[in-house]
Amino acid sequence: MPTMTKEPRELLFADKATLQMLKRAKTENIDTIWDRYDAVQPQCKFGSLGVCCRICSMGPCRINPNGKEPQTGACGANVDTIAARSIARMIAAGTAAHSDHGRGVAHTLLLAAEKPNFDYQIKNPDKLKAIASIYGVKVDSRPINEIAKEVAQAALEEFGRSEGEIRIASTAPKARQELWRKLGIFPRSIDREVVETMHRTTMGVDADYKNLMKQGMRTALADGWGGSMVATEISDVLFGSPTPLRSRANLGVIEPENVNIIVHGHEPTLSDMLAIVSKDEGLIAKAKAAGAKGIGLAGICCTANEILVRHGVPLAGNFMQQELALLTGAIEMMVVDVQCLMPSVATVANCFHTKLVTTSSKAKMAGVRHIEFDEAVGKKIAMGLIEEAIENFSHRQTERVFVPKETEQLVAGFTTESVFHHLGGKYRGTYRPLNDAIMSGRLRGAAGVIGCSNPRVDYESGHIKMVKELLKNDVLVVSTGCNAITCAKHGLLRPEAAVEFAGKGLQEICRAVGIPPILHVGGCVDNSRILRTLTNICTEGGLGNDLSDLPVAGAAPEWMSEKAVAIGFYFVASGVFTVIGHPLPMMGSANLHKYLTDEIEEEVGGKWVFEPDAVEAAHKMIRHIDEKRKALKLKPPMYEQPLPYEA
Ligand code: NFS
Ligand code: SF4
Repeated sequence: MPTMTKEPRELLFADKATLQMLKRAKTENIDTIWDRYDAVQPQCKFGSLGVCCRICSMGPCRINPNGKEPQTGACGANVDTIAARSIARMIAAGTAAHSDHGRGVAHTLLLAAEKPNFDYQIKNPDKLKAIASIYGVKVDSRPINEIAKEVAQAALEEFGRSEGEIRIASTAPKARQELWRKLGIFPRSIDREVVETMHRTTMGVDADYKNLMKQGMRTALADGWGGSMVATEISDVLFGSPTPLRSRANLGVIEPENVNIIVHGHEPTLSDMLAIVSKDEGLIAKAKAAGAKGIGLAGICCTANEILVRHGVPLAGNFMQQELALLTGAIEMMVVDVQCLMPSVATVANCFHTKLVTTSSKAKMAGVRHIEFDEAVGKKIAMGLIEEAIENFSHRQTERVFVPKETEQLVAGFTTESVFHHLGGKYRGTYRPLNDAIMSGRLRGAAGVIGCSNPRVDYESGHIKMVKELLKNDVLVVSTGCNAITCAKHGLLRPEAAVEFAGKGLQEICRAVGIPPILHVGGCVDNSRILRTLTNICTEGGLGNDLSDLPVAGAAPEWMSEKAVAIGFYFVASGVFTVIGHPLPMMGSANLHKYLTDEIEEEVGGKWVFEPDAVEAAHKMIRHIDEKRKALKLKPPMYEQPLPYEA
């Protein structure tokens, strides 16, 4: 039942395509995320503050947030324990999501190594060899499949090892690794940290909020320097390392004349195959025979980012646009894998001829067609899906088709290995030009701006305001996930955006190298590329020995997913100043708040900052960058603009 009773909120920053589709949703009387978000207001204050516990059946227990009784749950757990336990569980969930994705990719590599005629082949042997050296796998002149098999086994061991350390985390700066060991937060293995977090947060175990957060950090590190890193590295081996390429973004990439297929979710395995077979001449001929111009493939969320950066497949939209894509009435099929799938897509698809197909045993929807993906027959499944979409073309109700025209050009596909090599052609293979640019003050610093979009804020205002403010102040922005899609839709991933939005120093760099001022490095698991990039900056020299010395900051201005909590914690535990818009759900615990936003910095060099005003958040990041520059005794920024107000 549609719940919408009033006009949609005024969205001042939304792209035009989104606005048009929201109007269309209204005429079609179909609810979207914005309507349902309004319908759940006002939201539970206890939940927002993190003062509610329901982990055992003596509860749910709620702490009075105004200091009155009760101040403990039935078991005696106080608000600090309750809030810390629930944050730790968010970290575990986020880590599990990214890491399970990594495990799947590692498993595919193992199959590719073992089976000669497998549908997936090793596309990037050089990267395989680089990972082999991390794992101590001999390379010499061994056949590539033997190396791949041992690398895949070593990667899979990262999940289940009982003792020792996550080996790929040895790519972190030495000083950082020593600090983790000293603090007892070097992750042992991915599954072990997730399991231990679940154990410690069950009824009657860990009641010390700082000790809980220590384990939370260890779990998050198992994500960033473990599961996510495995996902990124092995995806590059199997599907090829991204290279900078041009493409387009926003709902206008959907061409009504085509048989249209939207892929949505996070994993690259099926979507990569779909990207390949959508070019199959036989299938294109079939689409033409069905009366279409061709086959149109486009993506939503991080699956979109995966096939954008490797195949140039256009971005239909980000998290908040998944229903809007279906509302065009021009989608023959939406194929989903895992994560960030709103169950509402089933309802919206049902309003049209669109076939929705779930493909992972981990993510089914009641009443929705399920075609289980199996890598062994990956190509056959992908072709079958496209054939079904072609058959569905004739069921389209042409009179109900409405596709907005809006698209933007973009350049994406940067990686740790490639990105800064662009900064000086003759210096290929070194970060020297980047370090020099920062040391000379031409670049004030760098920021990772990432993460979801969220109906809590004026759509995309958080992302757009923040990145523009950073660019203006000569801060180079590196982006992943839905932030990257947002930036793309707003034209910020075009090289020309440097001239329009960047300060003079950043402009000089972007012009000289021909890069956009915001570098799209992939999906959310590819935040591991940011960790590795920062490590390379440290190794290059001149900017300190550890990540916490660097003039950099991170932010997720519109975060919503538990995955963002895990990411935030691994950045903080890696020494990065990390800003989010809406606070973590723990503000009912003054002690935990003080720890996460202040005391934690003494321990790990990074900390959390909660700042809903995106411009002020950017200023906080810039002030932090300036402090780090001072500590490194660097020259002041070359084209420093004073910030309008001080903290
Ligand atoms: Ni990241 Fe990608 Fe988007 Fe948020 Fe969801 S798609 S993994 S979680 S919503 S950025
Ligand atoms: Fe209540 Fe304690 Fe049970 Fe939580 S663990 S529900 S605070 S009794």
